[in-house]
Amino acid sequence: MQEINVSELLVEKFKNNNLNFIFGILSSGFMELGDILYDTDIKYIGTRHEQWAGHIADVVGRLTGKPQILLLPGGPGVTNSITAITAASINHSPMFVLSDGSTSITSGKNDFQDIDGTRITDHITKRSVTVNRPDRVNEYFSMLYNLAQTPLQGPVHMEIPRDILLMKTSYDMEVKNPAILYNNYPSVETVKLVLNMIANATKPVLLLGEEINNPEGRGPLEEFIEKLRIPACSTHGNNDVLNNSSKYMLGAIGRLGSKRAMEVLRMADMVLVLGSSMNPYTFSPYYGFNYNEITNNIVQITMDPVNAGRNFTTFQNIICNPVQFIKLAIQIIDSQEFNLKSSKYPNWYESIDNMEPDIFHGTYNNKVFEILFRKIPVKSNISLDAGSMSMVMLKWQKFGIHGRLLTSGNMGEVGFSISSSIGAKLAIPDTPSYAFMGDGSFTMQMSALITAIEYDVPVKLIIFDNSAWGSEKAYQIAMYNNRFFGSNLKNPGIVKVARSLGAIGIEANDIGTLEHDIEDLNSSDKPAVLVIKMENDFPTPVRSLDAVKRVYRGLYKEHHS
Ligand SMILES: Cc1ncc(C[n+]2csc(CCOP(=O)(O)OP(=O)(O)O)c2C)c(N)n1
Repeated sequence: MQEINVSELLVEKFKNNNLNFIFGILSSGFMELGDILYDTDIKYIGTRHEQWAGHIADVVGRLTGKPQILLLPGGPGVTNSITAITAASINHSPMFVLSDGSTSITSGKNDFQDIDGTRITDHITKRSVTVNRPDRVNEYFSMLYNLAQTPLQGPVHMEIPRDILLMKTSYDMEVKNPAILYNNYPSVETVKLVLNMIANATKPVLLLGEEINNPEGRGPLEEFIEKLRIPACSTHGNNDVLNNSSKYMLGAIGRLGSKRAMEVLRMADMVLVLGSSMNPYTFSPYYGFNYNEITNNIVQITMDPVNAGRNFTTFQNIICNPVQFIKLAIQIIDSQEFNLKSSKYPNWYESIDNMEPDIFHGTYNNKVFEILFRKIPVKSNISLDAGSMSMVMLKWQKFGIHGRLLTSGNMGEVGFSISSSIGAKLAIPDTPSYAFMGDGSFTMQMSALITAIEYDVPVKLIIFDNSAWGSEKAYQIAMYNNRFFGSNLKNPGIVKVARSLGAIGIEANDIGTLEHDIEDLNSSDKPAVLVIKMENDFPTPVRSLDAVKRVYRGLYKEHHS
C-alpha cells in the first residue's frame, strides 16, 4: 500500500480507466489535481461555460462508450452544468461528474459556494454522492464509474469537499485493472420465441431505438438485419442507428421522419421494437400518421423496466439488453437450429422496395437543403440544435454510413450543437464534424466556438440565418396573424463575429454559389463557420396546431382567431 493524497489517487483512477480527456472549468479546490495532471498525457479541455464542457463530455462518452470526466467547480459550476448533465441522462450517455465543494467542516453552514450539489444532481444522475472520508474515494470512484457504464448508461456525480481532496490516503498501486462489466442476457427460449413470431408474420418490421444506438450495438444489428432480410425503421432522432446505405433501412419515424418508414410501419403485422422506451415524442404524428394503428403484435425489448409497455399496449415486453438479444439471435440463426427460410414473409421486403422514397423539393429553403444534402460528405458526424431549420437535417438519408447523428434527444435543446461537434471531433478525429444551428442558437453558444479555436478542433458550423427564433415565429405565422412577440432577432454580423474570434467565416447570400461555399467549408482544416441566409419559410411547428387553436380567450379577443 502506497500513501498518496486524494488528488493523486484520482489521477491514478483516471489512468487505470484509460481516460484520455478531462473536460470542465477550473476551480480553487482542484488546484492540486490540476498540478498532478500537468505531468500526465491526459488532455484537459477547458471551456468558457460548464454546459459546453458537459455536452463535449456527453458526446465523447456516447461515441467511445467510456464515461468521461466532467470537472466542475462546486456551487455555480454545478448549477451551470445541469442542462448538459440532464441531456446526458436522457440520452443514456456515460459520464462522471466530479465537483469540489466547501470543506467537510464548513459545509451546510452557509459557507462560500455552499450549495448542495449532490442533492441538485440527484434526480438527473444514476447516483450522486458526497465523499465524507479520504479512504472512501477509491471505493466510491470505482462504484460510480462502473455504474455510469453499465446499462442503462448515464451520468454519475461525486462531490469531494476541498479539504478531503488534499488529505492522505493509501492505495494499492498493484491493483490496476478496471472492472469487467456484464450485461443482462436474455434466455435462449425467449429469443427463439421472438424469432418464431417473426417467422410467422407476413409483414414484420423492426423499430430501432436509442438503447442499441451505441458502438456496441451497431455491428451486430447490421448482421442481424442482413440475416432476417426485413425492413427496419428507427425512432425519432436515432436515424443513424443503422447504416442508411443498408437497403433494409427506411429512415426514422416521427417528426421530420420518413413517410415510407411510417407507411411500412402501418402495414406491419408484427413490430419488433429493439431498445426503445417508446416514449410519446417518438410517436409524434407527422404526415398525419396515427400510431395507434400499430398496437397489434408489438414485442418491445428494452432495458428500461419503468417504461416497458407504458405508452403502447404491447403483446410482449422483454426486459433485457437488446444488444445481447441480437447477438444471441444471430448465434441461434447461424446454428441452423432455427430456419428462417421457412418464414412466411419471403417477398415482403421486395414489395416495399418499389415504394417511392421521400421527395424533397420546392421552396428556396428546400433548395438550400437539397444542395446541403448533396455536398455534405456522407462520412460525417452531424450535430443538430433544436430549431426549425437545423432539424430539417433529420431528413438527410445518409446518417450512419460511418458518422453519427448527435442531438440532445428529447431534451430538445438550443445550445447543444457546437460543444457536441467538438466532442465528436475529439472522439473520432478522422471523421469531419458538422454542427447545424440557427442564428439564435449560435448567438447563445458563441463562447463554445472559442474552445474549438483555442484547442484547434476543426469543427464546421453551418448557421441558418433567418434573424429569428424561427421555431416560435413559425407558430406566430401559423396561428397568431404574424404578431411577432419576441421572436425577431437583431444579431451582430455573425460572420464578422466568427472571424474576430479566430474562425474562418464564409457568408452564403447567393444560392448560385452555395455549392462552392460548402466546398470551402468542407476543405477547411480550421474551425469554420458558414452562414446561410434563409427565408422566413418554416416547416410545420413541432406541437399540434389544433391544441393551441382551441385555447379559450376571455379577454384580448381582438386578434384571436
Ligand atoms: C435552451 C433552450 N432555450 C430555448 C428553447 C426554446 N426554443 C426551441 S427552438 C427555438 C428557436 C431557435 O431559433 P434559431 O436557433 O434561430 O433557429 P430557427 O428556429 O430560427 O431555425 C427556441 C427559442 C430551447 N429549446 N432550448
